[in-house]
Amino acid sequence: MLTLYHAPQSRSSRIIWLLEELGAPYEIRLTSIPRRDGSGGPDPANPHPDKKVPAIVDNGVLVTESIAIAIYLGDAFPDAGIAPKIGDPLRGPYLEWLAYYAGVIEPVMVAGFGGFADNPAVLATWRTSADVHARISAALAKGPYILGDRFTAADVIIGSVGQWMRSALPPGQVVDDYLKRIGERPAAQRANAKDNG
Ligand SMILES: N[C@@H](CCC(=O)N[C@@H](CS)C(=O)NCC(=O)O)C(=O)O
Repeated sequence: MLTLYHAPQSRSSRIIWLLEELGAPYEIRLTSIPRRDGSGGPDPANPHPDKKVPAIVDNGVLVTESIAIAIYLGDAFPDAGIAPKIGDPLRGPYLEWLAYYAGVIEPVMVAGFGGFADNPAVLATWRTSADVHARISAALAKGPYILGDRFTAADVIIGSVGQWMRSALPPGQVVDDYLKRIGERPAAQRANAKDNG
């Protein structure tokens, strides 16, 4: 059995969505984390080395980091078709978008929250939110999904950040329609219903 350590309305919510897309058998273990309002706190039962979420345990193997989990699960359940396989021309772009999320989209977003987006080191390393938005807009101009015609785990990861904070993604109708399209997926709806455990 696969266990997801999850805290409602957090980065583990998107892993529920992913598991639902994959049709994977799993259980949710609700976990407390420190919240910005001062509530919550670390859960000693959470196996994540930093007591964060998401964390999954699959047959005794712990995997943390949303992107590692997305790649791991997408490959573990290939029949769902949401993770281009090795040899598929979309495999490279798929990994690129997942890595771009963790390596650029999130850091730029956090620099924005923190009010240091114009720090020269941030600009030299990750560029600006406008640059990130330009890449995402260019991708979505070509197709209904980040990789074109095919819905993948990259849409779960990148789409979920826009569902959580709309301004993380480019403004405008194209992205509004994208968020609606992916949010209406039955797996996304089931995941919402399970978010509280
Ligand atoms: N890069 C990590 C970030 C995980 C993360 O920061 N999770 C937050 C919840 S959204 C958390 O668990 N925070 C609790 C804490 O910082 O102690 C990932 O994507 O998995």
